[in-house]
Amino acid sequence: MRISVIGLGYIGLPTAAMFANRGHHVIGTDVDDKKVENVNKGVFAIEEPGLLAFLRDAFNTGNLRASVEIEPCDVFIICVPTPIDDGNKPDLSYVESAGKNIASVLQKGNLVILESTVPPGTTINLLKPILEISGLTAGKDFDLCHCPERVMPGQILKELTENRRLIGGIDTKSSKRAKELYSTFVEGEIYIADPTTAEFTKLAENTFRDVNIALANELALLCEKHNTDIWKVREMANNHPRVDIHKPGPGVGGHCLPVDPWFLVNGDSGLITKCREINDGMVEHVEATITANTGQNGVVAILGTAYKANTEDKRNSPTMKLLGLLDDFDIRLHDPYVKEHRKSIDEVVEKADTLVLMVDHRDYIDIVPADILKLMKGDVVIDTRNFFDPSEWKNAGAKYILLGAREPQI
Ligand code: SAJ
Repeated sequence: MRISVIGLGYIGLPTAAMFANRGHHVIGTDVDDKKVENVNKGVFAIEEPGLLAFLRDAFNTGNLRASVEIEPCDVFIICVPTPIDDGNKPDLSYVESAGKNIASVLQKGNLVILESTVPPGTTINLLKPILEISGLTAGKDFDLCHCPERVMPGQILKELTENRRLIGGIDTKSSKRAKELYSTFVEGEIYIADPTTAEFTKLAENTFRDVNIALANELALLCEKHNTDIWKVREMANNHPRVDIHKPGPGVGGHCLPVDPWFLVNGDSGLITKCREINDGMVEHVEATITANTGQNGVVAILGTAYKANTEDKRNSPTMKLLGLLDDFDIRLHDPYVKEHRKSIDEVVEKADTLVLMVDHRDYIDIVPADILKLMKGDVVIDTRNFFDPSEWKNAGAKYILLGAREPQI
């Protein structure tokens, strides 16, 4: 089959490669001509383990090429970004423009799939009428589905194949065709809904996680107030068969959890909005902890600039937000995955007053507290992820501060 994948980002490109490696002829399109040029040369910027080799394999099959222009195909898969604007309102302009481009080449018998995360009703109320500008009718002349991507950055390849997949077709025929198509590589169960239910389900999943993290974060702040330790409380509470407290931390980053809940609530003052505010506010709490423990104009060394462990992705990273709040300090940044912050830890911590661990990258397991403290000027160590061993730092002479934990007053 000839498959057009629109948007060659962190979902579109691996998806295109999946189909190419399974023998389909795939044409990826993107507005970024540099990206298109690179794909056509077999040059890929993605650094996730295993993924680069997989993309190169796809390139070597000869089944994958890219273009800035859309071309007639059997199937169109939309994987474009759906960000929010400054007022937290969804920006669906990329979906609209992908829809218009497809409409310009759409033919009878085509299948169109929207994978981008969108507000409920988008497939039916926005995309369908745009596609019908072609003069063709959805359900009669062409098939249409929403099939949300649900893979976790850091394990994209594994999750693309192993995760269950949800298909929301506008009718049975659309869903059936999409199911057959995804069956070429999806090993998990494929289940069917209508488009709006599929859209809502994807948003419900990410909102569930965001709300649960907000609860963990609020409990962490309360633990500090009550001189106890959220990490111990969490461990104990999670022994209960029906309790699963998530991990608190310096905030919720990435391009999914800080964005998708806004597609559901759009400005009301309910629980979901409150939870977004709690998670966004955590970075201010970290800033306050740094300020309270570091002298004026002090040097602050920060470990981790990515939005979460073991990835190079910096989108909405709590560290990048924190930087905007730390004007009064001399900041040094380290991250083993982020190119511009990949340097020696020794160089970053030298003469630092305070060391802040923002991301629990696996590489930081090798840190030896005594060696780091020898290089630092001060002795303050702030762990926002419960990653370090507190006793090792304390024995080496650090003033060790764990987010969400204070010494009990017995
Ligand atoms: N985080 C916490 N505490 C936790 C879990 C995560 O503070 O207990 C933080 C992380 O450090 C990070 C942020 O939340 O800053 C988001 O990370 P994540 O691992 O929770 O999620 P994402 O954004 O990488 O991927 C999510 C996933 N959704 C769910 O697990 C419900 C993924 O399956 C989706 O495909 C993806 O969003 C997406 O594309 O929508």
